[in-house]
Amino acid sequence: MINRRKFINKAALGSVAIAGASLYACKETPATASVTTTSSAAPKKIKKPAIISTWNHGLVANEEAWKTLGTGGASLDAVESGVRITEADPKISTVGYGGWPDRDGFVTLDACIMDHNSRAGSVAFLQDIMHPISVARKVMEETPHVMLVGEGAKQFALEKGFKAQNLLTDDAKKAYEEWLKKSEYKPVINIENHDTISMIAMDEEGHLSAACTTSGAAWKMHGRVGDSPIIGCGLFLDGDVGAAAATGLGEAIIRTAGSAMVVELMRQGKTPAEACKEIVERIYEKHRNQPEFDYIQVGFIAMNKYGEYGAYSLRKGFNYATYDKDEGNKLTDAEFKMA
Ligand code: SD4
Repeated sequence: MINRRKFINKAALGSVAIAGASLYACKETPATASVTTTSSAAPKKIKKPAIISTWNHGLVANEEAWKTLGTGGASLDAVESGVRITEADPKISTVGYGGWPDRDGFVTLDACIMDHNSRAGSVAFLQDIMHPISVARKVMEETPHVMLVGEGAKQFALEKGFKAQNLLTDDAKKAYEEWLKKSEYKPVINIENHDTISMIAMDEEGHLSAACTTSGAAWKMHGRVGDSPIIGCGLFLDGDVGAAAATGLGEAIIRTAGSAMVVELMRQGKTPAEACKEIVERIYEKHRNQPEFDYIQVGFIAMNKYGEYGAYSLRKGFNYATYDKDEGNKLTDAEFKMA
C-alpha cells in the first residue's frame, strides 16, 4: 500500500451542488425565442454554428467537433466527439487517459454533458474508462438519472459496452513518483496551459450543447470530486438563455455555483463576457482573504443563444479556442482580473 504522507488540507472542501434535472417533457427552443435584455441586445444575425472551448487543447477538439457541426450535424454529437479527442490524448495530463492520478496513485475521472432541452448526464470518480463523456451521455439518454459515481458508474459503463483499461500512463506514473518525494498538495495554476476541457457548441438548428471532462486536480484526496461533473458548477446550459462552463480550482467554482450563475446573469441581459467577469469577481471577493487564494485560478467560457461568446479568468494565463465560419479556429487569451 502506498504510504500517504502529511499533506496540506487547508481548504474545507465545500459541497454545494445544484442537482440537474433530466427533463423528459422536452420542448423545442427556437433560436429566435426572446430573452429579456439589458446591457446586451439581441444581434441581428445569429452566429451559428459556433464553438467555444477551454485552453489551447480546445483547438484540436474544435477541429473534431467542426467535422460534425460544419456539415449540419447536431451540437450534442459535436461536443461529445470534440472532447473525446482530449480524453484519449496521453500527453494531456489533466483529462482522461494520461491524466495525473490522485495522491494514492489512482486516475479518477469526472465529466458531464447537457443539451438544449435541459437534459443532463454526469459521471464522477470514474476509474478505468477512457471516455467518461460518452458514459455521461449514456447516463443522460439511457437512465432516469443525472449522475452516477464511482463503482456504480463503472459498472454501468461496462454494461453499456465500454472497456476497462489502465489509464495511468508511464509519464503520469513518473510524475506521481516525483510528487511522492515531497507529497505536498498545492494545485499548480494554469498547469502547462491545458487543464479541464469544457466545450459549448451551437448547431445550424440553433441548438446548444455543452460538455466538460477532466481528471480533476492532480494529487487530490482519493474520492475527491471537483466542479466539473456537477451540473450548475462545472457546466450549465439553459436552451432559453445560453451555456457556461468552467475550468480551474473546482472547490472555488462549487462554492459559488459558478456556471449556473453565469447563465443566470446572461438571462438578466449580460453579455457572455460580462457574465463570466461578474462571477470571477465574486469568486475573487469570496476567496481573496482565504489561505488557498494563492493557488486559485478559475476561468469561465460562455455562449448565449445567439451564438455570442465570451470568457474571463481570475488570473492571467487562461485561453480559449473558438470556431465559426467567419473566423475559423482560433485561440484567444482571456481577459483576467490579475496577473
Ligand atoms: C477540478 N475544475 O477538478 C477541475 C480542474 C480544472 O483547470 O479545471 N483545472 O477542480
